[in-house]
Amino acid sequence: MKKLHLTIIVVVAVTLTIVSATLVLLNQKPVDTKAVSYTYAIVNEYPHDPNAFTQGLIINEGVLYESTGLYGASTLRRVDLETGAVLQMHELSTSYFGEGITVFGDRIIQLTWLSQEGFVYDKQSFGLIEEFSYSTQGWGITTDGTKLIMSDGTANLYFLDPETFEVIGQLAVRNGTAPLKMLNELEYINGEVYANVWQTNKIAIVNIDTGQVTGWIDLTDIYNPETGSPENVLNGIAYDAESDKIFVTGKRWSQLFQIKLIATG
Ligand SMILES: [Ca+2]
Repeated sequence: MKKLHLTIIVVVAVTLTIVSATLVLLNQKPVDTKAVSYTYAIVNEYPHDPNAFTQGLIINEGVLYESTGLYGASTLRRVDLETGAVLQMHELSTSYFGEGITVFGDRIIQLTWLSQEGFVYDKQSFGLIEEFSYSTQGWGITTDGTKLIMSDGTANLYFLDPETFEVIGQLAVRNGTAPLKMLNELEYINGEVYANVWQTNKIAIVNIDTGQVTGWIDLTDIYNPETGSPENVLNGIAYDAESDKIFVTGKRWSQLFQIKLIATG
C-alpha cells in the first residue's frame, strides 16, 4: 500500500512538472534572433573630401553636416552635398579628437573621443554655446527627437537628456545572444538605430527597446580606399527624413553615396 502511494505521488509530481514546464514554454514569447540581411543599390554618388576623417554625418533640414577626427584635423563642417565643397568649418583645438554629431533643435552636439567633453554649437553660426562632460569615451551620437543616443565603442548605447546631458538610460546591444561591441557612428532611422561597427563595412540595425540587432547591411564592396589604409573604413550614416534618403561615406573616402537597401534574406 505504501509503495502504491509513493508511485502515485511520483506520477502526480512528474505530471505536474511536465504540465508547468509546458505552460512556461507556451507563455514565453519566442525571441526572434534572426536578423534580416540587406545588400544595397547605389542611387547617387557625390564627391567627398578625401582628407575628411569622417566621424559624424547628418542631414538636417536638407543640410549636410560632418564631423572629422584626428588630433590637429578635427572639425565641424557644413558641406554642399552635390559638390562636396565645405561651406563652413569650425576647427577644434588640437587637444581634441572630434567624433559623432547630431542636431537637437537649433543646436549641433559634437562628441570627442577620449576627452570626455562634448560641445554644443549654434546650428547656423557654429558658435560655441556650451560644453558638457560624460564618463565614457565618445564615439557616435544621434537622436530620436526626444533624447540623445550615444555610443562609446562598447556594446552599450546610452540615452542622454538633450538639455542636461545626464545619462537617463542604457541599452546592451546584442547580435543574437552575443554583445555587439565597437558600435560607432549612429543614425536614428524610423524607430531604429543604424550603427557602423568599427573596422567593418557593415551597419547593424538595432531595436532601441530591446537592444537586439534586427538587421545587417553589408556594404563590403561599395568603396575601395585608394590608400589601402585599414583606418579608412566605412563610418558615416546620414538620413534625410524629409526625402527618406540614406547616405553613407567613410574615413578619407573620396565619395559619398546615397543608397537603397535591398533585403536578401
Ligand atoms: Ca549619423
